[in-house]
Amino acid sequence: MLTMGKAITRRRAVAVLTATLLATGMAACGNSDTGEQPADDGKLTLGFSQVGAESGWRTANTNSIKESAKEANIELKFDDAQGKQENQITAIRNYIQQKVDVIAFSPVVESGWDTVLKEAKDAGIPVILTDRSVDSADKSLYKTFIGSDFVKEGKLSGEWLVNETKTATGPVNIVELQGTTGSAPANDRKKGFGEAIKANPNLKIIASQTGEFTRAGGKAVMEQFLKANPKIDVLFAHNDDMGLGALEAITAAGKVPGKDIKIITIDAVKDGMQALADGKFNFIAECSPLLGPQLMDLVKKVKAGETIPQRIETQETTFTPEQAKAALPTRKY
Ligand code: GYE
Repeated sequence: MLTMGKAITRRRAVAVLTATLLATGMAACGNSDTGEQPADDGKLTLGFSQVGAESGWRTANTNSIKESAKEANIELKFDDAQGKQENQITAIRNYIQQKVDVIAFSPVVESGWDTVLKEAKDAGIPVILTDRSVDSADKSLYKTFIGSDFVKEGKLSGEWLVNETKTATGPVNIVELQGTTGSAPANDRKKGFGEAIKANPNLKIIASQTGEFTRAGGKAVMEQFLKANPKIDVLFAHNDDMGLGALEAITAAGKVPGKDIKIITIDAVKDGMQALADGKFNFIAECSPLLGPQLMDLVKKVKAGETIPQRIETQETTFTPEQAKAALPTRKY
């Protein structure tokens, strides 16, 4: 216990110390009114709004962004929107208020961004779209869009199937597990796949529904597909996770995935590649989540006033089971 005298002495010492700090350090910071740390220490601040944590792809993407921000010495403010557009809009508004240097986000859906993007533009904060794009007609609302060509991924998937079924004489029944309704990858992958399979009139999509890009969604919807359709020859899943969930439903229905039902997916995350190497999947179109390093580079360039291209496309490939076996040992995600 402190005695009265000691307590007073200690309080006095604290008071003197506080006064000295105020007179020296804080005054030098020019921030004595708020007592906050100086905002401008030369470090760039990036506000990033992520879609959520729906898939293995998303987890790898989040890790890539966090790690590369650290490496680039960029202060990252990160928000997980849990799959909700309104949460993303709130996060972006917070970043505007906090006067971050750059805002980047991966829009959960394509539409409905004009108002908040205009607010960022009016505040003079540049915006970079990562992974997914928006359908805004006014391209001046963002500096660039870095990510994959989802139409191409769908097209490559469809072309593989056209080739695989070129000797088929009867109908080939396809079921499709779509990604999040209204998202760019769901819209574009559906479009690309549809365009490619037109080349073979035997190929028919007999059922198509969203599985929300999740394993649980993929499993539940595949169960319904199997119940409602006695003959399913092919599953086209817009990502690995939904395909992995569907595997459980297919096996439970007594069918052999990869043989009774051919499976095509997109992403090529490790678990998907393992299923492909094991012959449970038949083909994967790659979609790289490792966008972090390029994003940090762009943040610096944008802030330095450098001109950057309006579209930066990620380079990708496709995998057969043999190619998956070869790639797996060095796969990073
Ligand atoms: O394919 C899927 C994720 O936007 C490319 O989102 C991304 C997609 C990816 O949930 O797994």
